Amino acid sequence: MTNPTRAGDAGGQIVTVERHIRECQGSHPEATGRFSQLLYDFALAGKLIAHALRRAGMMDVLGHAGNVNVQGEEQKKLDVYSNDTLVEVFRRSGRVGVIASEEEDDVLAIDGDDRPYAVVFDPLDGSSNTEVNVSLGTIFGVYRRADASAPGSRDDVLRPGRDLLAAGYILYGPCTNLVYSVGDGVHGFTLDPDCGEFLLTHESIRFPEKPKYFSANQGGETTWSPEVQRYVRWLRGMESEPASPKLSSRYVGTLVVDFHRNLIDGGVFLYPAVSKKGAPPKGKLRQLYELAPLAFLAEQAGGAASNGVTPTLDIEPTELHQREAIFIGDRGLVEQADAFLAQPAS
Ligand code: P6P
Repeated sequence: MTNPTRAGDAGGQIVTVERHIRECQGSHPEATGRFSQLLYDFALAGKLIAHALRRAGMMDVLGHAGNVNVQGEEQKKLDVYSNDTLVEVFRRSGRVGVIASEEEDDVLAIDGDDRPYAVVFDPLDGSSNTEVNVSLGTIFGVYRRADASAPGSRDDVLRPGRDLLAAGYILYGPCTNLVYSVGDGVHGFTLDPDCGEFLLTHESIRFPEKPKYFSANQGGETTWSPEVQRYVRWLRGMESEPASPKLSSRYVGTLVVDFHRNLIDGGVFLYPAVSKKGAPPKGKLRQLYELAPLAFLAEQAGGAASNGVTPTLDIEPTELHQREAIFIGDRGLVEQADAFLAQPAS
């Protein structure tokens, strides 16, 4: 269990995300101030989105935007607002040559002869929860482009998550958390709305030794493979071999929230391949801007992530909006998922 580093305690240091990024930069001489500024830009966008979400019920930003996105999902006004905010912040950053967003059909290439980074993001994860005041999130990842002066293209982001320079998420809940990693562990900040700063509250987060929860939409259980059904029975203590962890179930329906709870309290999230209307089984969640960034964080925190066969960070995406199955969180529980899926259920 990671004891929160309480920001501002008497004698406690007050570390802003900017100061922390600079300190991390110190141990990464190759990380320039431009890279640190890029992570600060995500913090800025997160503050703006958090501000809008706090007022969503009182402004005309709830409900549907009246169009269907590339995912085939009806866009919510808050999806559009969050996406526009992030795109605008990074279009002006002077450091980003390519943007890939869940809400954009294709990558957005940004002109300029020295734009070393590509960013991927899900601007508002969990938007099926926007009308019911349930916590939401933003998920992001950063790649270094092979050629900072070349025109931006899909090649800048159709890469394995193992290539990520940084990843993180912003969780819009009772408080607003920013959690990120640049490959030196996972660190959490909490937004102090009075001073508008993200302050360090969870340094070097690690998955707890003993997991507590599993997170799955069991409404889809009948469409899971027999092997996945057996794995979840095992998680619940209904299969005796190997010794079952007998976990409790927690499922919010916002990936970032379920991931964060399992990171802090210990557990595993799964969204297995499901077959709908007789179609071949496939995952729901998106590899590029949901699963790869969270898998980067999971491994940095001592956990793991896979699609049941391949480690999520080793998947080489061929499509921008590629969907994959996911088992992510406690390393032992993810390894058991792979083992159950490798052994045909009798
Ligand atoms: P289901 C939200 O729409 C989302 O993309 C993730 O945040 C979440 O984990 C998943 O879909 C929930 O899907 O099918 O359980 O509603």
